[in-house]
Amino acid sequence: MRIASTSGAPQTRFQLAQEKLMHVYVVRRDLADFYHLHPDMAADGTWSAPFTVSRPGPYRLVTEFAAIDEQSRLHHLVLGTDFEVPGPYTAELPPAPTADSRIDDYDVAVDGDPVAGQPTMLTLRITRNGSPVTDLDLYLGTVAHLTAFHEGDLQVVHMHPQAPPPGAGPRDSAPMVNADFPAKGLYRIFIQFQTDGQLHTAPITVVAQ
Ligand SMILES: [Cu+2]
Repeated sequence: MRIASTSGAPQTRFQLAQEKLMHVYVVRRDLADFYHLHPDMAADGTWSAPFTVSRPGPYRLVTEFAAIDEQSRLHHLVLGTDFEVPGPYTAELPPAPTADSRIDDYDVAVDGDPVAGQPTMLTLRITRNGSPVTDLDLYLGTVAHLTAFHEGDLQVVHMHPQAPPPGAGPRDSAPMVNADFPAKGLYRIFIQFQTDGQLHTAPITVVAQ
C-alpha cells in the first residue's frame, strides 16, 4: 500500500495518532469480517503488514492517518479502497441490532440512542461473570477502540473513550464514548479492548435514528 501526496510522490511524513503512524481497517462488505492492522512503512513510502483473510468475498480497506505536508501542515485523512478475495461468497444478512455481545468470556454492551448527524454519548460496559472489568489494559492509549461501519456505503466512524489521566486508579469499566454517526441506518461496531496483553474484538450492531 502506498499513499501519494498531492504532487503524486509517495507520502513519507506522518504524525503519530493513537500511538501509530497508520491505522488500517479491513471489513468484508457484508460486515461479517473485520481486521485492524498497523502496517510498517519502508523508506520508499510503501506500507505493509502480514495479514491473512479468513474468508473470500468483497472487502473494503480504510486507512486513517495524519500526513505532514511540505509546509509542515497536518492533514488528518481517511481514505478507502476496495479489493476482492477470490472464492465463493454469499453475503450474510446484516446481524440484528443487539445491545450486547460476548467474546472470550467477556460481555460487552453499548448503551445510548444514537441519532444521525448529532453527537451522542454512548456508554460502554465490559463485564465478566456479571462483574465490571476493572483491569483493562491500555490499547492504543485508551481502554477501548471502536470502529463502526455503516451498512451499505461502509462509511467508517472511529471512536474511543477519553484517555485516562496518568496514574489513574482501576480502569473505568463503563467509559463514555462520544459517537457521531453521519447517516441514519445500521452500524456494525467492532469494539476492541485488551486484558492481560490479549486483544479482544466484540462486534455489536446499533441503529442510528
Ligand atoms: Cu489502529
